[in-house]
Amino acid sequence: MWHLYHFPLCPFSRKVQLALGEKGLGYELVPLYPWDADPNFRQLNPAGRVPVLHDPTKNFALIDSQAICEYLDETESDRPLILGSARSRAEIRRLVALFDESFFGDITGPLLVEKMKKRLVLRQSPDSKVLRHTQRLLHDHLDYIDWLIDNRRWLAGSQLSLADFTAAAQISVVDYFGDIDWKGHDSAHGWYRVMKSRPSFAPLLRQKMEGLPPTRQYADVNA
Ligand SMILES: N[C@@H](CCC(=O)N[C@@H](CS)C(=O)NCC(=O)O)C(=O)O
Repeated sequence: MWHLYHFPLCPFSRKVQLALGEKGLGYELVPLYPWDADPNFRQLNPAGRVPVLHDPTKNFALIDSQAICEYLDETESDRPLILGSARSRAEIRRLVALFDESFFGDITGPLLVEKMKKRLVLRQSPDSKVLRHTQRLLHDHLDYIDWLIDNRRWLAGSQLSLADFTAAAQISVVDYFGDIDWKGHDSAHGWYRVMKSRPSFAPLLRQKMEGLPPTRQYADVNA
């Protein structure tokens, strides 16, 4: 069985969990916090980053969420996540990169520093200026999701794809912190509720970061 090195609020590990779940693949979670230097883990990934998907029986490790998802899609092709014509697949990859890079850089990354690292590791208060700025940027990203869902069935087009799971993985971390004001974003909210209701999402909604409980609406699929 695959071992997934992760920590509960890593959006990239969440994206891999969703891909594994959608493909019906079993996996065991191995928690690994970025601030705990673990020499054994460094042997698997010298960069020290999660997610890492490891097959201990074959001593084979996959690193980087996109490389992992592409590998799973190529080797478990029954339920494709990067699908359709070459043009459709390019659009899926564009949106995956947008959420992995821009959304993470604008919102999830700063929130993880302000609300997780400062609280659990640095024992500092969050910077309210940074939090206000992420709120403004979040509205811009939600506006874009509204636009996509108003014009398409799913984020990248007519079919559910890795773009939806990548975006939902990032948003789930923001939702864990209770930082989403959905007012004025009905389309994005409706789409996220549908994503949250998928069976592959259930394990994510149960995971908790020690010392940092989720807000009440987080695990409620109707919220
Ligand atoms: N592009 C990578 C990003 C992975 C990443 O940034 N992981 C973070 C946790 S969310 C990490 O392990 N950070 C620790 C570090 O950079 O030392 C992916 O998609 O897997």
